[in-house]
Amino acid sequence: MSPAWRLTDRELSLDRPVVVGILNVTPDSFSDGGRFASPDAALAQAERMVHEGADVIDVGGESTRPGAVPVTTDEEARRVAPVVEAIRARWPRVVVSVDTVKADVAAAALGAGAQAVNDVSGGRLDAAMAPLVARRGAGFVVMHSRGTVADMARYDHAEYGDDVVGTVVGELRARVDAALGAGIAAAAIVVDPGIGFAKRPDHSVALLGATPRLLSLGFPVLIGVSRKRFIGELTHEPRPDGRLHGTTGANVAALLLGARLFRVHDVRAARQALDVAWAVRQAA
Ligand code: HH2
Repeated sequence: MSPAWRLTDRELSLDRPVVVGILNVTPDSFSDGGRFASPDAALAQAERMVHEGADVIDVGGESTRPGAVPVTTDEEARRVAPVVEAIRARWPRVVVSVDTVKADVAAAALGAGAQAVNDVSGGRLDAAMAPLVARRGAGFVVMHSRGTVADMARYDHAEYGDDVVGTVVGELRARVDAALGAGIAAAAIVVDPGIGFAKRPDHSVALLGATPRLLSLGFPVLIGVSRKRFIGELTHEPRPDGRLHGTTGANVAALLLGARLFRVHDVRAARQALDVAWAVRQAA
């Protein structure tokens, strides 16, 4: 049987690379803040990503960028729920996930039709998150991070001794165990090393290289490298939107090491690169 990701209403096949398109309905995200903050602009961007081959649209209403203004639960839910509902109504075949650490926001999005929750704290910041996901039978992305939303994308907590991979795998395992303990089905869980979250560039590269060790946890691996700072450092490219080719390189490398889901801003490029790399890998 081929691997699949269990969601509220279906299983998403993982027998080819899954492209997760980023839809930030925020005024201040690090690379696209403000561009899709109005519902019309958000839906136009969703349409573009659907046509470019996204399997999943990940809707987020709060930025984790250092210095981003904290958002109340009501405001975040007000940003994401109508967009989730509109995407589900227009493109029923596309899967929608909600990118939030707040159970009440996740509940609003699931009520609007979202089929998965992408929690950058892996359930760490809200004790009500995992029980909610379990009750609703939603998919759950368990990402590794440290600290709060305000500081998780900085280096304040980026101390790992001499074993960043072992430490992150151990901390991820604890989050997965908590999710399973809350009643979330193993088939609903996807893990993510949290590239750039309390990680310096060398940590991010080490974790991408260690994708096989992440897979040893027993769950599909999602990675989010799109336009991130480690790519800027490796390529001397200060502008996030100048990092497409570096993003493609990181995604293809991670695919060949076993990652299956790829969270990206630039769907067309990811779809094309990953499909071709996958075909070659299958032929090897
Ligand atoms: N990265 C970001 C946000 N959510 N979720 C997962 N699972 N993995 C990631 O690597 C990840 C994520 C940060 O990127 P972005 O959404 O573009 O920016 P912002 O947090 O400023 O909205």
